Amino acid sequence: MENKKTEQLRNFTVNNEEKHGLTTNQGVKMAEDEFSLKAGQRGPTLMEDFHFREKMTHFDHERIPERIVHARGVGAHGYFQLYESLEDYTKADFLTDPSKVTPVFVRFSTVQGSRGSNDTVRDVRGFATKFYTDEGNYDLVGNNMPVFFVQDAIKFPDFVHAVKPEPHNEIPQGASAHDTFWDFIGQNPESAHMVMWVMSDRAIPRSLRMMEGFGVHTFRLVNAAGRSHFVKFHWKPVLGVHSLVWDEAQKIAGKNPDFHREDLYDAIERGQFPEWELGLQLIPEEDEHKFDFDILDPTKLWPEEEIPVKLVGKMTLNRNVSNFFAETEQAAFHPGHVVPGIDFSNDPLLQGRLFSYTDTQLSRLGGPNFHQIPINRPVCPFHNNQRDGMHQMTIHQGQTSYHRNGLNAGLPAPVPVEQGGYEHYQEKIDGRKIRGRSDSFLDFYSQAKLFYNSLAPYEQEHVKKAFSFELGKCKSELVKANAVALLNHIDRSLAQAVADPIGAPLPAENLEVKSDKKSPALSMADTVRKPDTKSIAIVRIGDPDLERLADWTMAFNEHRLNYTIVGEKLHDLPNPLKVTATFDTADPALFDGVLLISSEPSIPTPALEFIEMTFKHYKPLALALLDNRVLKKARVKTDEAGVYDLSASTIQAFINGIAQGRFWERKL
Ligand code: HDE
Repeated sequence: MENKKTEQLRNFTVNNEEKHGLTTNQGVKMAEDEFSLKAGQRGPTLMEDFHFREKMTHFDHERIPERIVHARGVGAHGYFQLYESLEDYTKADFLTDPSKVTPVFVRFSTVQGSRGSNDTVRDVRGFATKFYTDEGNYDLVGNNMPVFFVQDAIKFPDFVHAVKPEPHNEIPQGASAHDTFWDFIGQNPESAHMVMWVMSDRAIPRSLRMMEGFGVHTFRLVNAAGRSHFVKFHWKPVLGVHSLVWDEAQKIAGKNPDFHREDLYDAIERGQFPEWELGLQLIPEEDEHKFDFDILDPTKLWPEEEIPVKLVGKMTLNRNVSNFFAETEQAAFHPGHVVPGIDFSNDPLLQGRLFSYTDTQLSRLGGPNFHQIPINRPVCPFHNNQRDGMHQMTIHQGQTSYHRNGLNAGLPAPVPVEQGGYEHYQEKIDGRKIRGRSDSFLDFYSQAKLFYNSLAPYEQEHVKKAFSFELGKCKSELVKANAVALLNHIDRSLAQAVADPIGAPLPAENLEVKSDKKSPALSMADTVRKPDTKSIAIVRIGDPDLERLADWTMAFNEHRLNYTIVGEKLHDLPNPLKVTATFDTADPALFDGVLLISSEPSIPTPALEFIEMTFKHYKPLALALLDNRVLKKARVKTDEAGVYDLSASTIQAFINGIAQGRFWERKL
């Protein structure tokens, strides 16, 4: 668990539990912290009350600006380790030495909402990783979707203005279901591919631990001999890729707005450490033009069946932050933080990002020394002639702060490339200065179609419903019509299915891309399915057979399944059979499956609602009842898929059902 980063962070920690007296920030012990200094017990407060002034001033300045996008997030520490050396592709030392354990800090985020918004909104998720390598910090600042809305960074402010809450009334929060977002999409057809992803189940992950990560842009790896490969980065979750259903996501938003944050925190506290494998797709430099898409276009993915993902290492998150503000909120990521052996491509979106991230930290973190904040400090030494500035924490010694100097023997001196100095890849460029877009970026629809074609029928159904929901919330007829016109370029049947419920016209001419090409990797249907770390509600009514219950909980433990016993009241039964949640505090939307055990002939309404909702959300249901006729009221049928009557089924069958996740074949 110990690594260079944890050791470094320890130097900055202060523990209030240690027996220190209360002091001011100047170290003066204070005898009183509840009453300000007044002229008489009922008189006015005095200006000379330095303690009051200091305390209040600090409080008045406790907040910093939230991130312009990705404001709501959650972070955790961990480590990365390589499977085998990648020296054929890169000289980055953390990617060539499999014995090296590289500390990491990861921050997950939503994009649209503010810091206090809900976790389970329909949105892209940020997936930003800081590798504290021995050669400096490397940040892989990605998302859980492999493409982006716009092709050129200069359009990013426009896109963000369109998706954020509308300027006149600041509505809606944490949602893209509004006119300006869909107006932007209709007017900017390059967003067609990305919007398909956002309307898919990828935008409502079950858990941050169960989503993929993508570097999005094409980057470059360069080996010691100077040979270059284009690369796309992937994170593949060991638990598979899983999603919520939309109705469930909306309910969770009310029942537990911190659902994802808590899920990550609890998993790490329980020792159920989330893991991802790092994957690389590689294209040798000379093959750049061999594809039917431009590899510099960030609205295109590289189909995994054509360019396989090579799994090269694993990341494990094993420690929660000890202070959210100091670590998660002050973490400053930047796609331009690279180390020797990793370089950029000319993707015009990436090029603009290289400017934006440092720039935004200057106002968010208050000046140019944010790299000195503990969470952002490299674990290797850093020296240069940059000096001063707001919040300078380092006392630089000596007389010189310039290069070249003679007075300090030329130090700190540039490091030759052979000794680890960073050298930009010497790509040959010859062109005119123009504002424009390459014709090779103009195919907006083929991959949108590829994505849609690749989905399972139930996933396609969800996409249709998502469009109908989002566009149904729009007020402008123009906006709706333009969005349907966009879909008409992708898939006629999709356009039709959306036009219908939202009352928008379907264009007369069918303009859909004619292709039935699929990329199975784009669907989540064939993902890894395990019961591990999922959560079950055991709803306990009356005085059921505790021995049976104890056996079941043991089986759950064996499969690393978490369970919560829900009852009408908090009962003081022996652990682990204690009722820890009631119908007031628990909700079926918060669990992956429900087991109902009852000793009573009738079941209270909240318990029936519990199983009805679980059934409606296609989740597994195990039943140990006196009389199954009570189920009629809950409209649950025991002969439907994923419903286990424990008088006939085993608990293992239910556990397999939990692994399976959802039973889409269920007739509701
Ligand atoms: Fe970001 N993005 N972005 N972005 N982005 C920010 O940086 C920006 C883009 C991503 O947990 C900001 O520190 C521009 C793509 C993540 O702290 C800002 C463009 C991808 C995070 C910024 C993009 C991302 C950010 C806001 C288009 C996936 C959260 C606060 C040219 C590959 C990092 C901040 C964290 C955050 C700019 C597009 C991912 C304003 C200009 C594409 C995960 O600098």
